[in-house]
Amino acid sequence: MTLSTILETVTKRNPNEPEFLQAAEEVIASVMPALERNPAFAKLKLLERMLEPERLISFRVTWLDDKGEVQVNRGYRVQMNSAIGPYKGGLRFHPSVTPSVLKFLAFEQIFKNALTGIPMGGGKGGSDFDPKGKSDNEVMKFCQAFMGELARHINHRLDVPAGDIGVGGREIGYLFGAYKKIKNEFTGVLTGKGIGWGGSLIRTEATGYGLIYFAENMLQNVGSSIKGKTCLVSGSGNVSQYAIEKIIQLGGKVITASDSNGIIIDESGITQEKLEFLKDLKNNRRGRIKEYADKYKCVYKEVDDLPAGQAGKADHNPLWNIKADCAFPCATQNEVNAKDASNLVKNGVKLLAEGANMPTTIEGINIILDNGVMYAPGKASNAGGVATSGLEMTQNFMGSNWTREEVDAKLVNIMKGIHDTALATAKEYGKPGNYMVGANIAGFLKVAKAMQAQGVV
Ligand code: NDP
Ligand code: 2IT
Repeated sequence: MTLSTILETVTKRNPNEPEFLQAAEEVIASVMPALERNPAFAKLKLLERMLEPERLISFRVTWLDDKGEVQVNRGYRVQMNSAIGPYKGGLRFHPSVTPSVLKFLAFEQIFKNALTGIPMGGGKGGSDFDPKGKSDNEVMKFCQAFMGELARHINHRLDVPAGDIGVGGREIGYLFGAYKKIKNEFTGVLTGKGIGWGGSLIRTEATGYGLIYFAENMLQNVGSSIKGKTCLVSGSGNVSQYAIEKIIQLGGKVITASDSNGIIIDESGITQEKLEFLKDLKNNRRGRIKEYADKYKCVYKEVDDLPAGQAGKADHNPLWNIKADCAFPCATQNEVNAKDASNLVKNGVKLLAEGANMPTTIEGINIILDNGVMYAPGKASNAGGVATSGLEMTQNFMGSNWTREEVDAKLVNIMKGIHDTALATAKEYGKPGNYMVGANIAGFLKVAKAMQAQGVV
């Protein structure tokens, strides 16, 4: 069994699934040396098994909008791998959601969750429903209809969903309420719940904070730190907001943010006060980022066809063509393509750490690595979110809560653990400093050992 035979099989079996194949290709290429060292894993076809979802549920979601018109959407849950724990992973509500997108996310989630050290399997779900422009009532109606079917397939010991793009505190609330009503039980079946009804402190901040803790570990490893660094951040949602906040707290300077309509460039730096405006704009008023540029009189560039890595007119994203030290893509997949990666290199960027899942194309990653830029793959650097979801599950099982300081301290430790594991594994496999290879192999080995022990199932 070679790299090309596995790739060929997975390509044949999943036609028209470019995002899934992209995620698969990266992992397959990285873990080949681990398969060579462990012939039993190859014989048991563990990688081939990981590439096939244990279960993929697709269902119709029918609901009535505010005008009384019938709306039809598609809902999904991909239960990818349960070797080391219950399926765990977010729900994404976005018009671009397809089985390919959810399978790539569920596949990445297997390895990410393994790296956290908390027993969680991999899953992902969502819908092509677009919450943008919908009233709170419509979002609630949709969430209730979606959970009407999903509730049959999940519970707190089997599969525990959470948020992702388009699914935040509001949606988790409506989904939780619907689940509780249907099942007549109060359990930790979802994470990202509100404080006071089963949620964990720091879960909201965890992905963004964890990303910057991870980057700080990378910088400290080479005798540097985020303090004084100029940073590019994309997106303006949950992950971006708390990445920006932690960079500010650690003494760095963030000069960009974006949404799907455009980017802001604030050379004077986003302060905590400006960030509070951005949070209110995005989380409460659900407005466009252009308002930030109007209020703070900074540069705004409209960007059609974002992200640049996806089929569109624009061949690059101007956000990645600005002089800076560090880059943190925190919006969506393939938002950093080969041209963007070349621009980052040209502008002297020294570190790229992914807050989003698979934001960099394979060509982009190669350019970044070939030019000696430190690179953190999302499955390592954005694992703080799901890790804190794991801590939320633990608190739910215990029936009590940790303080903000306790959860934050655990998050700091988990991110350091993932950093050190990825670095040590990369070295062990002859690729020192390559966090992508280290993270992929370390995650793979943990899941492979569990699957080997559990037999051919
Ligand atoms: P949010 O919905 O809170 O924010 C998403 C942000 O990205 C928004 O600014 C949005 O702009 C922008 N965006 C979304 N899709 C596109 C697109 N196709 N083109 C351009 N911009 C886009 O999501 P999150 O912050 O939770 O998620 C962001 C990324 O982080 C995703 O890749 C997600 O999978 C990943 N992630 C999230 C975790 C979490 O805990 N939430 C954990 C780990 C990873 P607009 O408002 O215009 O739509
Ligand atoms: O991509 C991710 O890791 C998430 N969206 C968070 C998943 C979770 O279960 O908290």
